[in-house]
Amino acid sequence: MPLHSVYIGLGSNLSEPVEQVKKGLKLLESISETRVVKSSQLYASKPQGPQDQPDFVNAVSLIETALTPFELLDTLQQLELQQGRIKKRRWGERVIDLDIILFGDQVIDSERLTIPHKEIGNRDFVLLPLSEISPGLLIPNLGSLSDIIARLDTNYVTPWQSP
Ligand code: ROI
Repeated sequence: MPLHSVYIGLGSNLSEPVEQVKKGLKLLESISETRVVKSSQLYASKPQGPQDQPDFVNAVSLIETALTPFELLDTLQQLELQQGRIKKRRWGERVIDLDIILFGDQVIDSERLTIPHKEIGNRDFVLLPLSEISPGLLIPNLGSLSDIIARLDTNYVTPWQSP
């Protein structure tokens, strides 16, 4: 079974987001045929999308998995449900998001799954945690992570600090 290096983005802005992201990080450890290699610290970020919602807590993990992209997608969606995610409005508030950001160097463009993640090029809340754990990363179709970050015109992401 080949092992793939996969980056997962975690995000929450409901029901104690810090606890939700920590719980999400724990649940990643429970995925079969998978190990968590490393995770970023937690970050606070301004919402992208509608502004009438709370700030987010975000993090990124690097995992190694023998699962296929769609097996992993199914598993992450089950974990989101297990963690109490209810679909509200598009680009709105959520208890937990577990997104596949990169799956090795694979490019996938299907109805259910787009890899690299469609929005990665302008998501500061993914790019900054990603650069903490893998600064030299190259992103298929987009180029070097540090160049993408240098081109961001705004940055609304800061390391999370307990109040
Ligand atoms: N905005 C931020 N800052 N963090 C997220 O995780 C996030 N997730 C989303 C939308 C609503 C698009 N905005 C976000 O799904």
